[in-house]
Amino acid sequence: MAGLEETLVLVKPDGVARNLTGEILSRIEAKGYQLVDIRMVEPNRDLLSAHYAEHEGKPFFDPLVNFMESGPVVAMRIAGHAAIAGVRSLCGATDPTAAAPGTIRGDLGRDWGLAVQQNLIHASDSLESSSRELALWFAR
Ligand code: D4T
Repeated sequence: MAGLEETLVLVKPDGVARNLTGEILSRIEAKGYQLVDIRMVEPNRDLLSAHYAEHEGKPFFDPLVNFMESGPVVAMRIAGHAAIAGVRSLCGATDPTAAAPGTIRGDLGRDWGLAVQQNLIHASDSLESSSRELALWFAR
């Protein structure tokens, strides 16, 4: 059984621009996870390259970093028992067309025919990535 965990959630530029930050946070809070910290960030390339290091060299890497640089991002520190897997479940599949109805991406996201999936939200996928990503986005 997973213990008390913290996870990084990002409302991506499309979510902020579409005024979905409150809706996304509301779904996370309604599930019972706790908002511990929140900030609006205009991420630079260094931060985004570090965040997405595992995708460097992939065809969607440059479009992804360009998209993430295109507007403000809301970074949240979310806590709760099994919060990492739980928030990932709330997000749904990476591809918003395939994401199940009832999930954030399934209900609110769609394919806009662009080079990168504008899928509203990022959430850490493991304990290792959550501690790495929280240190990056909540560095003082
Ligand atoms: P993030 O990291 O944003 O929470 O998304 P996922 O964990 O669900 O998916 P990911 O790491 O595989 O992808 C990161 C980011 O790249 C975009 N992407 C991904 C894309 O535009 N095209 C693709 O083919 C893939 C795999 C979307 C999310």
